[in-house]
Amino acid sequence: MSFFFTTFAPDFNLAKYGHTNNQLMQNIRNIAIIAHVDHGKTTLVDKMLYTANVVKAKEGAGEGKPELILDNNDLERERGITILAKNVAIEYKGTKINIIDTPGHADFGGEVERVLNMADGVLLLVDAFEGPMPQTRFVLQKALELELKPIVVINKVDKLNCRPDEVQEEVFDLMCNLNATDDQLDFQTLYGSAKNGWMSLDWKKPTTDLTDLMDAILEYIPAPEENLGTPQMLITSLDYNSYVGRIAIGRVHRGEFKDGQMVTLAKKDGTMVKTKIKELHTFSGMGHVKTDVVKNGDICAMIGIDGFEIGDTICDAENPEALKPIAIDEPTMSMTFCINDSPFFGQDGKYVTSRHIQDRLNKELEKNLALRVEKGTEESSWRVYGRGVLHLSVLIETMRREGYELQVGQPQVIVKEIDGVKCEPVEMLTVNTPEECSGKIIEFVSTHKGEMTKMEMVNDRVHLEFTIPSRGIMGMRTYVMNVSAGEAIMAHRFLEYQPWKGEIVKRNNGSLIAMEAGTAYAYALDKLQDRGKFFIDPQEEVYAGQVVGENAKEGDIVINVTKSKKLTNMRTKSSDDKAVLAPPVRMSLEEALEYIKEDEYVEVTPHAMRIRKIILDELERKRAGRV
Ligand SMILES: Nc1nc2c(ncn2[C@@H]2O[C@H](COP(=O)(O)OP(=O)(O)OP(=O)(O)O)[C@@H](O)[C@H]2O)c(=O)[nH]1
Ligand SMILES: [Mg+2]
Repeated sequence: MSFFFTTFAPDFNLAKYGHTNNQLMQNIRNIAIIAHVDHGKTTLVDKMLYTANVVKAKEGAGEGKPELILDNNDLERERGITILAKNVAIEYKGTKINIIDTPGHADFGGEVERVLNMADGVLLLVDAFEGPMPQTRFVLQKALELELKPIVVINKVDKLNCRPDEVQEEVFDLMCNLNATDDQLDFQTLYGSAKNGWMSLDWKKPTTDLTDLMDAILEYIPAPEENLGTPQMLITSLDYNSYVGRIAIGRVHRGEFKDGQMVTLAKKDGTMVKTKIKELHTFSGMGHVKTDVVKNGDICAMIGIDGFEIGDTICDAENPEALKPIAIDEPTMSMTFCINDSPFFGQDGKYVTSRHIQDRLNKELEKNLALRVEKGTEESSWRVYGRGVLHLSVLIETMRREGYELQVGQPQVIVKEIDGVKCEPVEMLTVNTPEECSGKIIEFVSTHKGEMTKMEMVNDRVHLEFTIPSRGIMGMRTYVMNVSAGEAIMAHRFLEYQPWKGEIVKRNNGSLIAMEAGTAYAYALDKLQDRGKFFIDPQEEVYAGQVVGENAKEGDIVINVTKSKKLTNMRTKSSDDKAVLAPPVRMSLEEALEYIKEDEYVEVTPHAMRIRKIILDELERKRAGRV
């Protein structure tokens, strides 16, 4: 719920929701939906919203790839992933159910951990084919530690070759492994298909709706305990609105808050600031309702609290008592951002100066909790720290859409010294792949300093588990997808810091570098095809020092792609005029960031993405000894 103004979405408007909710005590359930990425959380929450008549079925998109109404910012829609946790609330059989949809990607794991503080129970979704994955383990562990009651939902039972009973057992074993209490182990399991809108106690007996699931929530998830006394709320999340500024979100832990009340903001560092609640909101459907009072057990959004941070407590004005603060994730990775100084700078973007980028990063820091920014060593450069390549690439992508130009350097993991030993982040990696490509994948991992911890045959597929330094994983997804023709499923997440594993050769292949500025010609590209793979199309403008392709061999080479065919009267018998070129490799921003070498940048503008050598001039590059 941090960096975009979307929680209040899609049509949140303070005036529109101006009516007052006076209901004082109501039956409440607070649940968070947790799972590995893509296991179907948002699809399920969407269906719950339909069930509760919050949205009409026609508002969702039709067949094929349904657009999720909850994944409502552009990037979420395009990538089909949830980036921000979101609160919604529905009424079912006279009970208000506050639902928190969480992102499943490991980069956003810290956000999940935080928002779990608002829940009494979790719906743990597991894909009936894939089974528990690294992120399932992580989020489940956090939920169990917080003593939350789980309900397990084995989702996607409509998939061919799914194995719901086996997966259910795997989840049970995982819970035992994670030291779940007897009460937690005594969980209810539902089976179904979020996509097709049904859940059932028995997957062989499909139902037509979510009744079994909704009833299970009322029955098994405990209602919040009543906590009387002076008011307390731990700020777990924030939202941002350009009219009212930052909005504090959390669960009222004790007592009650009233609209207009004076309160104390108890900050993590021990300082106390008196302030006044300007407006109180609770969640309703996909928006908020303004309310006069919020009692303990409910989740609320407060407007008017200045200068708060996540983990601060809002409490009684006269007798302030802080709650135990929650930690914000430390960054694990950093990248250099700098102004675009390529020969093509300013051709495309509206915001290109150092000042523009500085202001934009400052603005981002207001909302993006896991982000840190330091001034870089070079003029007009910044060291930007985040939770992973996806976390930072979402920011870069958002900036380019807003009209910014910038350049970004190779992602660097954050190395720490622990007891005098240089240590680096190590991840747990699982790959589930058809048998025939397992050898190549194991070899890749071992050359990248990984170690295999498990290998298991499941039908005609192999399930592999490894530990591997974060450095070693960069660029691996592209490789795995290539060797398995898209059949492998790969996932990883941070495990722990371990002693530095030594040098890793990133990619052997060198870069093909443009010799001079100009238009790339099909004729030239055709002649150079045996040199490697190109990243550009004919007729694209290039500049000297731009990386226009990947060398089939080691080492960088400078090539002339702008050479056109000499005009002659003679027709050669070859097919020179109609060069048949392999289509260029087009990388996504994340792929490019994971691909580049230390002496390269990704240049990002609203409509273009190029890879370039940091030092454009060939002679200077040689002098710097980096060719
Ligand atoms: N076959 C099948 N596909 C499903 C089902 N539920 C969800 N999906 C698909 O799985 C993909 C991921 O669904 P999401 O709901 O976005 O998954 P998510 O868990 O919210 O993903 P993140 O928020 O990115 O972690 C989408 O393409 C869905 O259409 C299901 O029951 N059966
Ligand atoms: Mg989602």
